Amino acid sequence: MSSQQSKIALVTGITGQDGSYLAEQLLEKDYRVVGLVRRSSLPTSSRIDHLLGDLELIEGELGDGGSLTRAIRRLQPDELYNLGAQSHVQVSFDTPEYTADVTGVGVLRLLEAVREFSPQTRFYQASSSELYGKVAEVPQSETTVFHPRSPYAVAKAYAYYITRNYREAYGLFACNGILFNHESPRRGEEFVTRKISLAAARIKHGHQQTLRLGNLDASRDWGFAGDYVRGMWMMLQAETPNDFVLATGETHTVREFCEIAFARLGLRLQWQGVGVDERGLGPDGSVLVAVDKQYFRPSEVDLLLGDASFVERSLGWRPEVGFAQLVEKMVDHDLEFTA
Ligand code: NAP
Ligand code: G4F
Repeated sequence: MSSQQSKIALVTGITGQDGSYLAEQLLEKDYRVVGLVRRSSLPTSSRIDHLLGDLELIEGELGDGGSLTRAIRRLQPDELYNLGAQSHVQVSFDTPEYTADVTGVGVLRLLEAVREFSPQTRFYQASSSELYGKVAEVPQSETTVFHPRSPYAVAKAYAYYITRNYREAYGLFACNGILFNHESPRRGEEFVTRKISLAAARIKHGHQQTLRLGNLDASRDWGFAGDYVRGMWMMLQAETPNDFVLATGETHTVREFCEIAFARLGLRLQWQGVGVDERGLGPDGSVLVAVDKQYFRPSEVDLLLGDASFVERSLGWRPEVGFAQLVEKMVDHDLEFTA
């Protein structure tokens, strides 16, 4: 396909974990990929540096409607993937108003620009399993009632409903992907999986001694980000717009994630309070995992487990990377990354 015939995809959040995998997959499909990036005093492009020759980047900010409108009006994208957000749950308790504006109202700004200037654009909204919060049923599917438990999740609830509303009210092709947690070696370092894989690697190299975590019993349905961005694209190729859950159908605790990560490097774990010496180390040099209240949230989501049977039936999506494989992929990467 020549570049003139290529479909145009506009991606917000392209510098993030999902944005980088999605950009790779869209480029492989011969899309013209344009990423919306916000100004920063230092470069934020480390996840997409290897793609910079093939991508176009334009400046924009989800808190600034004018910048979004100008981008959409000029580009008239075939597909718009809204992955940009203040995406950290704990941070949202400290910055609730900012999170509401960027993660919630930012979506309205995009949809208004699409409605007004590019109504043919197919729109993907990065919705989240955090919507289920204090879960009404197990597993959670497209029909499970929401009970958000953080300012982040409440902002995502607004974003979910405004996306549905613009589909129903104005006939836009707008989809919510309700994605359960997905991780990778490109995951932000402040999320628990990457914090653990990095700590395991640093401890193996002797650069760190202990690991301090919050709620070890929290349980998540963790998949691989590369599988999940494939699902985003599939949603926008469907005949009709809809909302879809992407999940693996397995749930594991933070504790289990640690066990697999440390075992991968031949490190023995010692949980806090059991046989710890005065240096905070376990017997025979085993590695201490300590519980630190600063990582607890004012209201927690205890258990997430997704039912992705609808997307499998309707679009044929299935995850390919399993839980243990995901943990090992992250740890193997970080062992080299921290060497
Ligand atoms: P991420 O790594 O935190 O990336 C977030 C992206 O949003 C970054 O590119 C960031 O840019 C950009 N951004 C933040 N604030 C912005 C603003 N005010 N204006 C414009 N861009 C802004 O997130 P992710 O894990 O890739 O997740 C992608 C999306 O899926 C997010 O909306 C997240 O809430 C949602 N989600 C994620 C998961 C998951 O498990 N990963 C599950 C469900 C839903 P900078 O590089 O400049 O910071
Ligand atoms: O890795 P987390 O910070 O991810 P969380 O809160 O599940 O949110 C992620 O997934 C959502 C999808 O469900 C996305 F919408 C959202 O954008 C983000 O990508 O925490 C996972 C669990 C929590 O229960 C947390 O309390 O791990 C627990 N945890 C225990 N110790 C910790 C820690 N979380 C972090 N970040 N740091 C800790 O030390």
